[in-house]
Amino acid sequence: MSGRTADLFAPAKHRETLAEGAMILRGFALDRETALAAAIEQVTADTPFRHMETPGGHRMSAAMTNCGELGWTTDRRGYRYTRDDPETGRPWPAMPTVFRELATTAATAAGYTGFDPDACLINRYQPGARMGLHQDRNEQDFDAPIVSVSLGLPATFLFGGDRRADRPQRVPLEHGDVAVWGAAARLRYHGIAPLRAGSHPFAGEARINLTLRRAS
Ligand code: MD3
Ligand code: FE
Repeated sequence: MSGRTADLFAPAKHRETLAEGAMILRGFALDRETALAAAIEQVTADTPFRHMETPGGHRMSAAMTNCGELGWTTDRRGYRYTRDDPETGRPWPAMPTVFRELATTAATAAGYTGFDPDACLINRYQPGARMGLHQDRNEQDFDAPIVSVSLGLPATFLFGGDRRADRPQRVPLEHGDVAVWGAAARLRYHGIAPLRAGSHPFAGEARINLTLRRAS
């Protein structure tokens, strides 16, 4: 079949609903790989990956940096968004167009119109790195979704519930997968299981995750 009607009613082939408000768009970023790689190079040349410290004094095993008007950071004083990179003292680099465009297109495909991200946290996991179960609560309003882009080595995403004690679902995330987390899923606990060793043509022995957010 062809034509508008068939397209409208055809299920998007890569769209998986994980829970109310949470969707995975498998392979959604694959046609933008080259531009994404260049943009990550450009951002991280300006503001390198670093291991931040939690308020409790632990070094995060994932290395992080940011782009956009606001960047997420943590140190002994707490978790927060800042306009300047505390390492360089300069503003975080601008959000590359390919990041913004990918995020708004994915949000729209998942049913969230008008997503206007002002922050992008970039996480780099090397083998053994993980992220414990947590909620993303440092943003001003929880009406906007968060869009995440998985690149490089595969990972096991831990999708918990509304309480920390809820047993998480294990969801595989692969290179090119884009996920959209909003509405009832926005405040669910989540994390990443320790990354298994391996190598991937996109990022070598690492997984890179972008999370695009509306922080203000
Ligand atoms: C579900 N990052 O940076 S992305 C984070 O793969 C973070 O680096 C993980 O959790 C990573 O805060 C997971 C997927 C994700 C991001 C935000 C969410 C899932 C989410 C917010 C609410 C619910
Ligand atoms: Fe998170």
